[in-house]
Amino acid sequence: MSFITSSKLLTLILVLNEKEQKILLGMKKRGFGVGKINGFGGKVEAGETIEEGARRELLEEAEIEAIDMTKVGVNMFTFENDPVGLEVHIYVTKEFKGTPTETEEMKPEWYSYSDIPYSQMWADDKVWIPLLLNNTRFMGHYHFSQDQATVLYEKLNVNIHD
Ligand code: 6OG
Repeated sequence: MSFITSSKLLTLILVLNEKEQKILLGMKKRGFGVGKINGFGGKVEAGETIEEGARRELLEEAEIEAIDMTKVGVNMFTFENDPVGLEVHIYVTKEFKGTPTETEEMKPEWYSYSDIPYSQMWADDKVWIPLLLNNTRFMGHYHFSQDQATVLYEKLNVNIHD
């Protein structure tokens, strides 16, 4: 049995183009999850709301400004032999201002819903991204191996409240 004794608050935004059935993802160029393809997000800073944090990270990492933001899920990530969990609040944005641009942190690219590069993403993503694309709200807990490559345990709840 293991326990987490604290958690960090983070955000993740998935930008969707529903008309073209495309999702904007970015290759992370530095920091946690470097080399992986993911949505845009990061740590919520003191003095900002979770939504403000998500919006700021999208602007910093892809140079676009969210017009709409809908919270669709929350994931808790824990890691073997690590008492600190990551509580990640997940948003969908369907309208934005600006053009997705490569930054020091991320290299954005559009992918078809049918061609999402799960093999280059965190192992949890293939579980909840299909739910997100299907407008299903979710709450999950994924416990990762120490090398961050494998999900050792997962618990998923769907159709959670707003
Ligand atoms: P910085 O610490 O670089 O933000 N993140 C995860 N995303 C997925 N899909 N799976 C995980 O499984 C994740 N762990 C963290 C949250 C890190 C960014 O990476 C996301 C943030 O958007 C373990 O500021």
